[in-house]
Formats: sequence, structure tokens, C-alpha cells
Amino acid sequence: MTEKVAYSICGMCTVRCPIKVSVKDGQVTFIEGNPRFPSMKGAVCPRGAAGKALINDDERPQTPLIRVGKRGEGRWRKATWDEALDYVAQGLGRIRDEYGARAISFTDRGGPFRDFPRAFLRGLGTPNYCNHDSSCARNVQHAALSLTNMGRKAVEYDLKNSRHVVLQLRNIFESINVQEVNDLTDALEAGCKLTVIDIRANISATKASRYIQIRPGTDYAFNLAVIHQLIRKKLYNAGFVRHYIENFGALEEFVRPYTPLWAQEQTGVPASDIEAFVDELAGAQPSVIWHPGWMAARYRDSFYVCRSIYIINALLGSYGAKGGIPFVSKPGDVGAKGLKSFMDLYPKPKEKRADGVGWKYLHFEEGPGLAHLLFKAMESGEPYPVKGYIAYRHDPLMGYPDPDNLKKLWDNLDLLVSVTFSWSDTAWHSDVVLPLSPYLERESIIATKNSLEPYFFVRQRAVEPRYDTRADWQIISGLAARMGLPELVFDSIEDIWRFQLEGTGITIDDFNESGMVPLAHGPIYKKFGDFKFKTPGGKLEIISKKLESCNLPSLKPYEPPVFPPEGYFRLTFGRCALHTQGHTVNNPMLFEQMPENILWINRDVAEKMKIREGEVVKVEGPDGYSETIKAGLTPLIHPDAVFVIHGFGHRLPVESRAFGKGLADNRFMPKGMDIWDQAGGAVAYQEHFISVSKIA
Ligand SMILES: Nc1nc2c(c(=O)[nH]1)N[C@H]1C(S)=C(S)[C@@H](COP(=O)(O)OP(=O)(O)OC[C@H]3O[C@@H](n4cnc5c(=O)[nH]c(N)nc54)[C@H](O)[C@@H]3O)O[C@H]1N2
Ligand SMILES: Nc1nc2c(c(=O)[nH]1)N[C@H]1C(S)=C(S)[C@@H](COP(=O)(O)OP(=O)(O)OC[C@H]3O[C@@H](n4cnc5c(=O)[nH]c(N)nc54)[C@H](O)[C@@H]3O)O[C@H]1N2
Ligand code: SF4
Ligand SMILES: [Mo]
Repeated sequence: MTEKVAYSICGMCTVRCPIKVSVKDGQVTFIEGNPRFPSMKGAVCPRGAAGKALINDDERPQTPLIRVGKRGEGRWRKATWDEALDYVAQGLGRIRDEYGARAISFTDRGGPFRDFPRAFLRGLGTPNYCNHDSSCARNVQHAALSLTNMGRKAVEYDLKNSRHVVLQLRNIFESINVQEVNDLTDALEAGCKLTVIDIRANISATKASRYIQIRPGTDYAFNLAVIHQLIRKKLYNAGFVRHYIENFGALEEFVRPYTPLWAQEQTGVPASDIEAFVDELAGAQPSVIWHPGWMAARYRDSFYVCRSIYIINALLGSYGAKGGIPFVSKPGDVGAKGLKSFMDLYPKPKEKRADGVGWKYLHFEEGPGLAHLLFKAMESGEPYPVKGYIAYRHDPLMGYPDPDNLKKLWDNLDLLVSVTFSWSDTAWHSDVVLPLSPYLERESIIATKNSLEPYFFVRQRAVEPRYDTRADWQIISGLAARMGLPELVFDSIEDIWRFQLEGTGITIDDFNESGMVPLAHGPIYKKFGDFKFKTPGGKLEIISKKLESCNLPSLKPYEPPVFPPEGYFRLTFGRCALHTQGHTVNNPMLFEQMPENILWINRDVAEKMKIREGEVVKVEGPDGYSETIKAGLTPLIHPDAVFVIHGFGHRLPVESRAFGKGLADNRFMPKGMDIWDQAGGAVAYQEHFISVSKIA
């Protein structure tokens, strides 16, 4: 009998919690939160616990597959790894010869382990890397940058020490990050206030001291009234404003008309509630966190909602504060040497990006680009043809609107490759599927966590692959060997780790004890007066020259969204604790807990329509497309909206459990790729309406 422990990183969602995995005779026996991280409290969430079921699931790609039928038809031939990698490399080679390296594109789901695949793209010479963020947090990121020239991850949410947390468009207790859940729970027990501003009473609302139900799509009006009130009543942090905010006068002038009474008209929230809330919030400064949002790709003005949230945090002095949003440190900030980067092996490609970021759209950050615009370029051939596409741990057909339309955009591709550990709509539509080992069966490159206490961490392999699957570094190495990039060809992960750690004074063995190596002794709070924002004047800029030079206002006057016409509802969506996006519905353990989604609909409205609890109803889009779903009646959702958990409505025969269960929200967003926030870059997913009716 052999027993071992592996320190890994959970791969069941984008949060990537540190975990400790116990293994006996080559089988995973227990998954727990890595005890080296006190905020994990030894826990994982339900999805984290279902990692074992993922390994045992035989409904996932088990060998490399090459398409023999038409795209999407599902006829495959099994291939060896050599065959499949040769096939992909030859395809990429042909595209590079005919159209240049820039015709090769790649998208992934972001995260800390990107250095190696991104180096591969640089080595090939293509600028066309995008991650999934234009379907997620791009508006938040661009809002942060537009004010401080620092990204959203330059600050941490110091939930544990907070005195008032505001969740608007953020549902911490269901859209889970285990450490955040534990820290916020501790803070609530110690008396921290929680305000939830949402269109429906979610689980976070059930734990809140104040729940504000807002009319969907009117959050910007609400926030402008909060700023108005903070300034008019002089409730803001005057010291912080004087020291750190540039053009405060312009803000003061701008919000003058946006009174709580005005906001009441727009949002449906009584002015007296807004006033009481602002008084209470101001009383807790600077230990206040108004969360800037995460899945904020919702409306055409979501960027300005996020921007107004950062401004409120600044007015309350929570930037830098304990219990607020203190700044993280990078290795260099604490005198440590950073990891050696594979990307630095190659120069940055000089070509302009196909998505227009960096030359057509100068106000957007280049790194992760905007995937929806990359897809549009595949169809138009502008600014140049894009012919090869690798969907790397990414399922755009589930995560972007209007999958049938997206498939058409991809019709021009000569090669579509999917690297994935589960079946997905995108994998099913690909020319080649390269099966990735699930996270418990693979190791990852070493990564850096910038935080109050920065550290390096690694994912160790817990068990050997059950099927003929490979780790991502092996797949990239295999392609690099065939594409003339010998610098990225490695036979063992240890050689990769050694390369990364060169010059840091840290060895691989240093990770054995807990899977991480701390770079500082305890949390470092940068003090008021010591820190500077990364703008020329070191201050937070209310007026952004970058935005203005692109003809976008820094302070945008409020315009109400388009509201649903008579007989229609706004289709809204979010997450639940039991599933991640679209890829866990077929997980045997999680499917058993929650096999389908239901349609949240306001009880009064439903009763008028004679719809009963649990009744199967028809949901129809303006283009006539329809699906059915069970209705869940509740007084706790705004009457304008219906709500579903995203990720259901699977139609792949290879996913026998998920097949045909529940409704797919993204199919009710016709031409949704064209509806995006011009200032923040993200797709506006909630600008779509549907009707609900009884089935005969
Ligand atoms: N309509 C609608 N669209 C949405 C959303 C919505 O709520 N409604 N949510 C949006 C949001 S917030 C996001 S982030 C995107 C997500 O969109 P994606 O990034 O595409 O979603 P994931 O399911 O996280 O990952 C996609 C694929 O990566 C593969 N994979 C490979 N390696 C790993 C790994 O280590 N871990 C995991 N978890 N998967 C791996 C999985 O097999 C899975 O099929 O979708 C967005 N799109
Ligand atoms: N369990 C679980 N946890 C996850 C994930 C997962 O798939 N499952 N995915 C991870 C990822 S990739 C992300 S991006 C995060 C997402 O984390 P969040 O952004 O917190 O998640 P959501 O559930 O999409 O949305 C939060 C809330 O926004 C509300 N909302 C919708 N429209 C409006 C509106 O107009 N105004 C207001 N004020 N509220 C509105 C919804 O009702 C929902 O309660 O979660 C991460 N954690
Ligand atoms: S929140 Fe849950 S699923 Fe996501 S990484 Fe952590 S344990 Fe895994
Ligand atoms: Mo996300």
C-alpha cells in the first residue's frame, strides 16, 4: 500500500483554490483546502469535492480525436498523440506559410499558468492571444485602469477586516471563492455589515443586513445618487480626496442633478433607503469594500457602473486601507526576484492584433484582448485573414452569445483545435480534440500570486492519468517540437520548474512542504501617503485622458437602458454553488445534486399568467427560437426579469446525463456578439428580452 499527499490547485473553476490531495494506491481518497492557507479553513466547495468524480467520469475525451465527418457532426477517428500533434502542427504550418503567423489565433480562460502557452504563441510570431475576459470581468479591469492605471488585481478585498461590504452584481455566497466566503463569514460574525444590491434575493442577500432590490440595468443611476449624497452631505474622506483624487471638482459638478429622489424614479429604490444606506456606509469608512463586480459583462453601461464603484471606494478612503481594498505586493516589491518567464524568450510580435485592440481601440488593454472581436475578424477577414484557432481550455460556444452565429464566424477557419478535459460544444465542433488530463492528473508550471503576502505556488500531480490524456505543458511541448521552437521542448516538468526558478534562490524541494513558497513575512499594508497610483500625478484620475481621446466620456450622463416591451422579460443569469459555467452539469456527482436549472419568475406576474410553481413553460426569443423549462415562482425577483443559472441545455449525445436538461441562456441572445460595451469592451449579455408562456 502506498500513500502520498500532493499539493495541487483546484481546477473546477477559475478561482483555483489551493488544495491538499490525499492519495492511496494511486487513487484520490480526500481533497481538502490546503492547510497552509488559513482562510481556506481546510474546506473546498461542492465543486471542488467533485474533482474525484471528474477523474472517474468516462464521458470525457479519452484519446486524441481527429474529425472525419462534417464539423459538429460528431464523427471522429481515434489518433495517437504523435498523429494528432503532427496533424495540428502541419495545419498550423500551412496556415503560417500561406497567411503568415498572425493568421493563427488562440483563446483560453486566463489564469496564473499562461506563461508557457503564451510563449508558444510569441514563438510562432502571432499577436492573436485572447482570454475569456470579454465574457467576464473586462469592464471591471478597464474601469480600474481608467482611474488608476492599475488593474483590478492591484488591490485585494480585505474582507476579513472589513466593517461594511457591499455586493452589487456580485454574489459571494454562491459564486464562490472559498477564501472570500470564509473571510466574509468571519467578518459578519464580528459585526461587519453586508449590503446586497441585486435584482433578486440570492443567498448572499439572505445573509445581508440590508438588501436592496434594484430595477435590472439601473445600477449606474443608483451609484450616481450615492456619490451625490456622499459629496453633498460631506460624508466622504476629505483627507483621501485631497491627497489622492484629481479633478474632484468635476465629479462634484457632474453628480449635482443625481439626487436620491431622482434615482428612486430610475431604480425603484426609495430615496430614504438610499440616504440611510449612505449614512451607514460612510460611518464604516475606510474599512469598506464596495465590490467592483466580477461577471460584469451585462449591460452597455456596465463599465460606468464599475467605474462609479471604484470612485465610491476612493471617496470612502478604502483604497489601501485595512478592511478595504489594500494594494497587493509583487515579488519585486518585497525584495524577491520574480520567476523567469518563457515569454521573455521571444520578442513581442509587431503585427497589429486582429481584434483591433492597441491600434483601432486604444483605450483597451492589449494582453488578453477581446475574444468576441477576434471571432468577428475570422468572418470578415479584416484586418487580415485568421485561419487557425486553438480553443485552449475554453468553450466559447457555451460562453458567448448565439452559438449558431458563432459557428458561422468559424466557417472560414482552416483549422479549429480544442484542448480540453471535458466534452464541450466547442470541442464537439472542432477538427481535432487534444484531451487534457484533469487537474488532479497533471502538474502545472510554477505561478506567482501577488497579494498582501506574495508567494509562488505550484500544482503537483496527484495521480497518473486514467486515459490517454496529457498535461498542458506536454501538449505545448509536443507542438513546439514540431513548430521549430526547441526552447519550449521539455521532457519533464522538473526541467520547466528549474528554468522558472533560476536566480530566485528557491528550489523545487522548497515546495514539498505545502505547495507554496512565501516571499514576505506577513501581510504588508502600504500606508496612506506612501503609495501612489500609477498615473502621471500619482492620483486617481476622475478625468481619463485616454477615454476622452477616444471620444468616450469620463463622466457619462445617465441614460436608462432599453426596458423590456410589454409581454417580455429581461433574461438575467448567474451562478449557483453546485455548478461551474457549462462544464460541470455532466459531472456525475454534481449532476446528481442539481440536474437542471429553473426559471425564476416573479410570483405576482406568474400568477396573472396562470403559471403554477414547477410547471413547464415555453421561453421564446424575439427571433422565434424557443425552449422549455420549469418555472420557479418567487416574490424575491424584480418583475422585469426572469433569471436562470447559466450552463444548462446541453445537447451533446456524449454527455448522457446533461443531455436535454434545462435551458441554455446563451441561445436567447441573437447576434449578441454585436452588443458590447464600447467603453469597457465586454459583451452586454443582459440586453436581451424573452417571452414566457404556458404550453397549451
Ligand atoms: N450566457 C452566459 N454566458 C456566459 C456566462 C453566463 O453566466 N451566461 N458567464 C461568463 C463567464 S463569467 C465566464 S468566466 C465564461 C466562462 O467560459 P469558459 O472559460 O469557456 O468556461 P469554463 O467552463 O470555465 O471552461 C471551459 C472549458 O475549459 C476546459 N478546461 C480545461 N482545463 C480546465 C481546468 O483546469 N479547469 C476548468 N474549470 N476547466 C478546464 C473545460 O473542459 C471546459 O469545457 O462564460 C461567460 N459566458
Ligand atoms: N459556484 C460557482 N462559483 C463561481 C463560478 C461558477 O461558475 N460557479 N464562476 C466563477 C467566475 S468565472 C465568475 S466570473 C464569478 C462570478 O461571480 P458573480 O459576478 O458574483 O456571479 P453571478 O452569479 O454571475 O452574478 C452576481 C449577481 O448579479 C445579479 N444581477 C444580475 N443582473 C443584475 C443587475 O442588473 N443589477 C444588479 N445589481 N445585480 C444583477 C445576479 O442576480 C447575481 O446574483 O464566480 C466565480 N465563482
Ligand atoms: S471555489 Fe470551489 S471549484 Fe472553485 S477553485 Fe475553489 S474549491 Fe475549486
Ligand atoms: Mo467569469
